[in-house]
Amino acid sequence: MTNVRNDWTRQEIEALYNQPFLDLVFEAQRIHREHFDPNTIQVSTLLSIKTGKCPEDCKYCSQSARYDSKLEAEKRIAVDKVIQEAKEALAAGSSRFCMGAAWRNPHERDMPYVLEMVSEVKALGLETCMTLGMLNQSQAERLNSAGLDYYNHNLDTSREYYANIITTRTFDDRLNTLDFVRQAGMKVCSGGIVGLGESQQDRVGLLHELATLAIHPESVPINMLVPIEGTPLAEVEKLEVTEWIRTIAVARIIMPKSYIRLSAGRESLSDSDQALAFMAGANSLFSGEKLLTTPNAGEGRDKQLFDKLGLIAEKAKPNVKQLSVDAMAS
Ligand code: SAM
Ligand code: DTB
Ligand code: SF4
Repeated sequence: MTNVRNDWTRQEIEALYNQPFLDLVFEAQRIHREHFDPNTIQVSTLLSIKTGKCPEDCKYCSQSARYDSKLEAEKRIAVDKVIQEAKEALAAGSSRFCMGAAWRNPHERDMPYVLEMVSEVKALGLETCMTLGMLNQSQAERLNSAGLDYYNHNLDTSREYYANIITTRTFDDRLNTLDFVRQAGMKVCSGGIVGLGESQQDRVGLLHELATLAIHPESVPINMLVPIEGTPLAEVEKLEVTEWIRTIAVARIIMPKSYIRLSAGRESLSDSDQALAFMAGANSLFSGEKLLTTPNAGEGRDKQLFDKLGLIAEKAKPNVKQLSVDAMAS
């Protein structure tokens, strides 16, 4: 059985990344089978609970107020509507419901809204995940007490390339939020994006940062840039799919117990490319017609894919966390 290591060197990761493609995918699949059922995929559904007008300057993002992406901004959506969407996600076979907001960080006045949402979605029997930007310690603790299972906050790219992509928050700000999430007792969902115009060294650097966290993120989304008209990265050269799959395969090898998520960009992949990504150890994805603001593969296409490949969607895990009424009231 492969040991879980947190002391990977960059050189080791680079050597894994650069080996012949088939050797890499074979090794990833071998390790995958030690830790997971190879035919089971964890399925999550995403919902944007507050869309657009974000003050941050992430150069890939449709939701930044700084670029003219033609996205129509929306106010916070009502909790009732969120619950309705969560019920539909459950009925469609999702085990986790991820709620995202275009915030730099949640404002205190938003906390009762998100806490109520967490406990109501959790009460449906779904795992809960949120991505709301940076958190402070107290916000992380309250989200945990309300029953939030996962918090998504990506490192996005290597430390070296980071300032080319985002200038309004630092790489260390992101690590701090991940620390608060972990200390509060939630599971960490953290990964990045490929295809931002970064080098292979940067993809290795991102993987190195993730795999040397004191505890590996339980969930590692590997997004491929979805180019958005009006953003600074709209015209960036498309990355080869094999580079995305290499990134997934290395993530599987160096974080053997984590769920590796074939994330944004999946809509542009053929069924056989997706099969290759599963072969490389991806075992989680977002289903549904939409991600946050861009189109996704859709349940119909996913059902066909699952049937074709004999894949099974993982069942929702039993509700282990206690809901705290105190957290709701504060
Ligand atoms: N505002 C919060 C934040 O940035 O932490 C949460 C939402 S944000 C949209 C979540 C993640 O989605 C980003 O960190 C990025 O990795 C990914 N993402 C956003 N836009 C993308 C795009 N156009 N293509 C691929 N991934 C994207
Ligand atoms: C993640 O890593 N990818 C998801 C989720 N976490 C929140 C978001 C993808 C967003 C893709 C672009 C959009 O739909 O706006
Ligand atoms: Fe805002 Fe998140 Fe988009 Fe950055 S990625 S602009 S923080 S919504």
